[in-house]
Amino acid sequence: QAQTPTADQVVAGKDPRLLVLSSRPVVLETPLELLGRLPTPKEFLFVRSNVDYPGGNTTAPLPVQNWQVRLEGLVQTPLTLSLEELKSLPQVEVEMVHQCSGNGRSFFQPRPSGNPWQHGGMGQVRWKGVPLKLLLERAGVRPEARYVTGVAAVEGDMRPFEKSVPLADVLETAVLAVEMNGEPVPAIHGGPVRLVLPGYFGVNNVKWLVAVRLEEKESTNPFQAPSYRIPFRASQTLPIQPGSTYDFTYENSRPNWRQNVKSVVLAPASGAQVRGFVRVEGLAWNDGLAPLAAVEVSWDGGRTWRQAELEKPASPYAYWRFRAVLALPRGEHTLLVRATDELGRSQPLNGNIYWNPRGYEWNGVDRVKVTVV
Ligand code: MSS
Repeated sequence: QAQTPTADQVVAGKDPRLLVLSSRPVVLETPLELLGRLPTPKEFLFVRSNVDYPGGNTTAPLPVQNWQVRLEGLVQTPLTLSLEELKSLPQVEVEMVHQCSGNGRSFFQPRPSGNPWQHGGMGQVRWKGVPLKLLLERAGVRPEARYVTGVAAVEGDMRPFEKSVPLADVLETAVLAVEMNGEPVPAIHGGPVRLVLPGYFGVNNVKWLVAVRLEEKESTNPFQAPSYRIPFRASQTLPIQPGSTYDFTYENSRPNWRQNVKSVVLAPASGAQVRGFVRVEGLAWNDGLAPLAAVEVSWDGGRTWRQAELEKPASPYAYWRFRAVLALPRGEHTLLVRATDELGRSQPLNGNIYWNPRGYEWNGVDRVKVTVV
């Protein structure tokens, strides 16, 4: 009889309470009860690998020597930097939400194929490393360059993994991270060097980084297209018929780039029985382009909303904690929570309106059932 391995058996150093969505490649989800501790400790942080790094399934550093990162493509002078050189350059730190673009996939109906993430394909981590801008100033950017492509190492039978993001949009924020939460980046999270892009979905944070390439177009790597894309036309995310198929091309879709506005209720747990006041708590965030304006709670299906109290985030790219205390009559209630930012971006009451074949970027209003006794 096959026994399902626990998370600590799949990745050395992970908390056994993490949910194993897949053991090869490794996909681990953080249960809701462990999402509240910030920054997310490495033992709790979710994992999503499309391609496993041989010997990399551990929260310890990757046992490698002579790691190098190349800066190539549309630059005046290509550079090759050793890990030691990267560490000796001026460093910046950024604490940010790190979220899989498939997070929340299991809330879409019908359920799209892919890992059935609930809320825990996310965490908040503090990265430290060299600003990409500093390296680009040294190398010199050619005027045709429009995209930054992160290139992952290929070892053994690994499939090449590359992701491209718009250069102008990430120029001031992209970091070549060598530390996570004050330690060398764990092997499972992409050490020794990882590209991190504050505000962007986790898929763009390329693990085991060996090159940064500037180019005129997005990478032709399959993880850039047809994978990890959303139907998109005429500058708009395109709602499509739930359950339908879609032939993703560079022209009719966009990559999972910036995170959308979202909130998640951490307490009360769904189905909880509550005596007296109902204390609603959770996390809300966006892509850091503007502060959140409000997080609101409704208990009448969205007719009326009460503003929650907000706690300032650790950085523009980090979670805002919210809290509301409600006096509700005895009986069962469904609480709805939605965040809105100062650009007016908010969450749909019905997240399924943005159903898409791969189940990406769920940001529907979170719903929690409670019974006041
Ligand atoms: N990188 C590499 N190299 N490979 C792979 O596979 N994945 C993605 C990113 N990066 C990969 C990479 C994904 S997809 C995600 S989320 C992330 O990562 C995760 O992270 P961690 O550290 O947590 O594991 Mo979805 O969007």
